[in-house]
Amino acid sequence: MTDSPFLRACRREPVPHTPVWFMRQAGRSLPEYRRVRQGTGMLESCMRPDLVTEITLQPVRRHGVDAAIYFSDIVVPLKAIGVDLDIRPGVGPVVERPFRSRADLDRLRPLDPDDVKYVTEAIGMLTAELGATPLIGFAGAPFTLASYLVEGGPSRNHEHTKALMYGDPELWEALLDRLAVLTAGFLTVQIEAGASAVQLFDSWVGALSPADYRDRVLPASAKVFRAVAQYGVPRIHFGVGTGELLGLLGEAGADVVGVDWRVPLDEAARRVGPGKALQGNLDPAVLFAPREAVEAQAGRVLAAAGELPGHIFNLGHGVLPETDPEALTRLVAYVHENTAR
Ligand code: 1CP
Repeated sequence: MTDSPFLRACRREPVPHTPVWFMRQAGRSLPEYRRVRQGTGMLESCMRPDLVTEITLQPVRRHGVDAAIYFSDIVVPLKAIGVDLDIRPGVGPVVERPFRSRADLDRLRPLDPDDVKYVTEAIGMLTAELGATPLIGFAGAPFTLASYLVEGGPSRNHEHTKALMYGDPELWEALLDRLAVLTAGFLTVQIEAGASAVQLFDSWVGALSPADYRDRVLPASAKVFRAVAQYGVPRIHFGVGTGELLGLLGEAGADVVGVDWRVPLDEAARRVGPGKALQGNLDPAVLFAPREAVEAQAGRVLAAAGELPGHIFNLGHGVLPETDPEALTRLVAYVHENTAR
């Protein structure tokens, strides 16, 4: 397993072919996912080891991807420590009482592994089934979690979040620090249960300028990466719209930097600097085009990656719900065939 193409690429070692997996590969685009999820809420599904195992394995079986990603959601650890939230169909995470004042800090305590026994159990079942295919654990980064907590749900402009960040920097720092501890705890549980890599999703951090990211957010994300460094598993860092932040995303402590589709990988490599692997970066909307167009665009991604040591092929963000699963299967085969060494 430590010799799998995915883990080798994370370590920037030579690979037999470029490894591929897709953010949000487990879930919405698969009919077999919709079938097993029928009648079970999203959060409830995340707490059922049998369902988590089945849903995590589905894309591995169907597409032949080089890694599995643990089926869960970034708000699961918040729910596990008692934050009153739900994941609403067609909306996303909704927090009953948004975080707005210092008194709200009391609602954010560290995670106790016993809060998420279902995660340990599911990962045990998964690693037994996955054999040589690595399992990626994940968590939401402090900024992106803070956005859901402070806004109370999905947000385009993150206005309440930014109002808190600029208006009460001390409370902001305390909030991000608590979220860093929670996130580090959640990743630790996954690694100790058997995850072979972890990804920190800071999906919405592209909303910040480099200076604000560096001063007001990076320290909390860096704390998460430091907390799991001792395990030696590759740490991936990803956000959307982060062209101007790529160097800082690497500096926060990741081994692999995820890149969205807006910056070609050769340019991303310059911005991230030496010593890091890169993950990405086909525009997920390209998958709606005819096969030849998908392959032409995937070919451009591979050409931009060139002979970089350490490229993990992925989309520039998650699989869109209406994506034809067959297009994903064909894409995996295309990348494997066109990078065979
Ligand atoms: O009922 C359903 O099917 C709900 C849809 C859904 C699914 C399948 C949600 C609600 N979460 C998930 C699973 C999920 N979430 C995974 C599964 C593993 C995989 O990748 O296959 C992962 C990694 C996440 C992580 C996640 N949740 C992120 C970070 C990744 C990203 O896409 O940027 C974010 C921002 C969330 C919040 C969230 N959860 C669900 C939705 C619809 C959203 C986004 C809402 C918004 O637009 O703000």
